[in-house]
Amino acid sequence: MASSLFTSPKFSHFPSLSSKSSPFPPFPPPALYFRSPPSTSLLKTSVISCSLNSYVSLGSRPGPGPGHRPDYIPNYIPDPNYVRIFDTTLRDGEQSPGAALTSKEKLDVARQLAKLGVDIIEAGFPAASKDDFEAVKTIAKEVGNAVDKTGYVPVICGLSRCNENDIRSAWEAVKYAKRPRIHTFIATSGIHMEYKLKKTKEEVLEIARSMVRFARSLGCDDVEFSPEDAGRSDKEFLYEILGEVIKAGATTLNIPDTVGITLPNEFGQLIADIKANTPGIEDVIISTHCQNDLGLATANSLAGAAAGARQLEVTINGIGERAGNASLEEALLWSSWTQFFYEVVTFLSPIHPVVMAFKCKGKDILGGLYTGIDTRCIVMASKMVEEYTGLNLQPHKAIVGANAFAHESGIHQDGMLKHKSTYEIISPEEIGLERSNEAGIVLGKLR
Ligand SMILES: [Mn+2]
Repeated sequence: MASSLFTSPKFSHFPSLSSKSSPFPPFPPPALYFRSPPSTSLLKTSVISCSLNSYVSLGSRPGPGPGHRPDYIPNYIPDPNYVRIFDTTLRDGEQSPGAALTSKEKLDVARQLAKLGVDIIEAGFPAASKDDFEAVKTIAKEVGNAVDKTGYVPVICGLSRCNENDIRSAWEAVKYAKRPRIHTFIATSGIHMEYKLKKTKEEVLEIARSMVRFARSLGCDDVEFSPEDAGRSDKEFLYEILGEVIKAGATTLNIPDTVGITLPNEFGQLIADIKANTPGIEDVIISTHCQNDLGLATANSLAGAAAGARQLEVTINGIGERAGNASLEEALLWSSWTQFFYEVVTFLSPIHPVVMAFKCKGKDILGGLYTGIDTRCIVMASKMVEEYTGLNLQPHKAIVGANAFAHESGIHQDGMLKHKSTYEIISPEEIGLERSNEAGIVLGKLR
């Protein structure tokens, strides 16, 4: 079957998944993907170890540019080309149907996210339940204080609605971290304000302003604000409410396309317009949070970065509400594909590439944008989240799918044997896979 293409990175401490009930049927049916059984001797790859010991420290190289992680200041990034990666696998991702994780699993995932080097871990929604509160608190205490030798430690963030109880609960959970953040949100679209909140624009604006101020008053100097459903909100109202929360002390403004309705040029224009028209915007970080309902979450996130966003919210494997979120792996590889090829591939394979996009195209197409992610830890993180959540990947998932490095047609295999760059834009080693066959390629089918 497709997964036999790789030596699956099994974690010895992983619990058996047989106890997990996935709402999805086993996927993929192997027979659909291989007309003849692959020869395992030629197909095996294995996972390169992903540990802090093998990690090439990102903070050890002086000066700006790839390989350097700028100092963490909530509302400012010393290098204008650095893009923060905010991982919400444990919050938005855990909201996926059937994806509930135990506290132990959440802590494991958080540790793996720190190995990846994500800048911010959204660890949960502390007011949602006592378990969620305790999980966020444990992650804040343990992962949020594990400073590595380069000085890196992830920010630990808790989500809260715009009310005092939620915000206090988020703070009580994250305050143990070295770098705690409160993320608070309220809907700003006409549809949400009228039917869900039953509040006027003026009321919503006052709640947002006072609750950001309240979060700051607790002693938290890192406050993120999200106008929920920004993708369908009136732009003039967005400029106004964002300007007000900046004055109230917000340090990151996250722009969610909550229902995944925007197209890349539209979402990029929204970020550009917010950047051009919001008073005080130069003193804060603009963030994106793109849902994948039209399969465009990764493309929209990258369009946002091109327009000035310097934080992207993503999840491992793209899991999340409904069709999921932008996927971490996909965005990171942006740094070496052509824009056209990138957009076509993203459209067809919407789940996994934010990080790899930066790696592939950041230099040439994105004016030098880069992230601090150690891409060699991607496969390990992907497998862990897949096993823990029971949400299996499609085999043709970009970057981390079982077939992502498999070459099927004779023409492609011939090209690969002559020179890998003919059909390989990312080497498997870059994401933590190792080739072990003589030709050094992963073949999808042998004729
Ligand atoms: Mn979301």
